Amino acid sequence: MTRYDADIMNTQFNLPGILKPEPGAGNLTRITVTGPHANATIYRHGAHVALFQPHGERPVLFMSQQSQYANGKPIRGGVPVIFPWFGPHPTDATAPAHGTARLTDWNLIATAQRTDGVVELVFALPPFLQYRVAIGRQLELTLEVHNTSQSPLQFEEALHTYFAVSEIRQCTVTGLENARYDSKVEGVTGQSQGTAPIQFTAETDRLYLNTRATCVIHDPGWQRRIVVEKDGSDSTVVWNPWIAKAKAMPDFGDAEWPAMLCIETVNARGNAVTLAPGQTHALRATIRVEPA
Ligand code: TA6
Repeated sequence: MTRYDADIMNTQFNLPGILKPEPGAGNLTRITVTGPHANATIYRHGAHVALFQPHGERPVLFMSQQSQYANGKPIRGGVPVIFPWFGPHPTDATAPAHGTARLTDWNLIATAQRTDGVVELVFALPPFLQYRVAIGRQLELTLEVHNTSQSPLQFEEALHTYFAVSEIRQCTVTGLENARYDSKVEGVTGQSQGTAPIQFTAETDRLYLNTRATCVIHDPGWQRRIVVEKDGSDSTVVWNPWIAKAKAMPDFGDAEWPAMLCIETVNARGNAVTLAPGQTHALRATIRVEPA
């Protein structure tokens, strides 16, 4: 734990009875929120939301029991913040997948409770990033990129959200009807989703481009729907690793794949963002649970 961590433990960031920074897994600093609407946990490492649980609901986010909690390593599950590239680096094979933002500690710069009870935290990762986490009955995540440089800034970005589901093979996803996707698994591009909801019968790894649609995960096993609204995002990724890919990930349990589904709020490939000097871009995901 660094001096900075020790400092934020005892500063104005504490909201007595509501929000408390404390040592978490791997001795990484974890901010625990016990709000009037929901409980949540956010790590400084990657500004990583690891728990979101509205009162009376099951946890909304999936976390792997095998996740690592270490500097320089991604946390597996929750909401990894992806920046400034999505997937493998376009030219440098030695660079970490999904960029660097999720591998490093962010600064907690503000905490507050709104009059409606929503608890807000703001994290910063200089020189470009600010991230607001608002915890109410719904979870609102806003990633702001500020081009503080003197030249254009081009980047990809994502809120790579892992959702907890009862059994992936019973779940469907609506909202992406007629959208077009590139599939890593089938190696196709520009494939139309058609009018049917997405069903899951094998590894699924699809980048839907040019879509601002709200997605809904229908989970009959837990009799709930998870609604994922978005702003400032033109791409959506749908991912479940299935059996072989699950086995191949050291920080993901072999038997965990039926319990999760990623619906990711993205700007990638043809939807990458370019900011002029001084410009700002906001990417937002708003997540809520409804009865099925
Ligand atoms: O968003 C889907 C994806 O790009 C998959 O291809 C898979 O690689 C997943 O992200 C997880 O990537 P990670 O680097 O976190 O193991």
